[in-house]
Amino acid sequence: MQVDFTARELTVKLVYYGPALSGKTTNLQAVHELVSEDSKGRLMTLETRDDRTLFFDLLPLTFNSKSGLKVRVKLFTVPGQVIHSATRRLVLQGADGIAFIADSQRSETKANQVAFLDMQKNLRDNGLDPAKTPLVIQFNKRDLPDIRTDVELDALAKRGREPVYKAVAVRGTGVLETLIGLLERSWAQLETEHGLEEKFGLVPEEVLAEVRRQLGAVETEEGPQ
Ligand SMILES: Nc1nc2c(ncn2[C@@H]2O[C@H](COP(=O)(O)OP(=O)(O)OP(=O)(O)O)[C@@H](O)[C@H]2O)c(=O)[nH]1
Ligand SMILES: [Mg+2]
Repeated sequence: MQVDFTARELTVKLVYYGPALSGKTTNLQAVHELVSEDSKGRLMTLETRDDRTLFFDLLPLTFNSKSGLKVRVKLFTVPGQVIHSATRRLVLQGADGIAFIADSQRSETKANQVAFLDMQKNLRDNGLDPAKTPLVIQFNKRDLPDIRTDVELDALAKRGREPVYKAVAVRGTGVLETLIGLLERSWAQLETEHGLEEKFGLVPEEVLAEVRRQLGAVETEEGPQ
């Protein structure tokens, strides 16, 4: 998190992490499509000709708050290909929260695990504690055949501490839910660490309600799995 007193801005950094081709860039593209004009900046992507992220993608979002402070949320993706490990570590620096985008296909189970361990190592190498870093998990590509079943994912979600979301990022399904869940977790941690309510008058519930409103998310009873 960074605070710029002159510009009256607070910036939060969220990183989409995961194995190659799991749909990290697609998540950012879907957020960019779904979010209203006044909340979003330009989506910057740097890809090779075959759509593989070379360095990172960045989508800046801006939210107003009652306190008058602007809340800027920068969404980053890492490049999933194994060779880009050093870049992933760099992008993770100073992350306030992570959305781990897993690929639901059975054939990708091992790749998910490898990427998860890689993420934990890169966090530690950056001096961040994996146990304290806000994390949500998204199982993407729910539209494909040979995927891990809902029952399996629900069992997995029960065993773990992190909320698990199901998504079809190419259709935009589950994308905003994942982002909002990530923001809720990350904000809770920032509040604990920095006391944003006391320092800046940023009341967590108010900030998150404004975020949900600006993201056009309809309040539903359905939470994460
Ligand atoms: N069927 C299906 N395809 C998807 C879904 N989400 C993403 N894809 C496709 O999967 C491929 C990879 O998506 P990307 O978003 O580029 O994956 P990435 O995680 O950014 O990959 P790297 O940048 O290499 O790490 C693309 O062809 C997407 O269209 C989904 O929900 N369903
Ligand atoms: Mg990508």
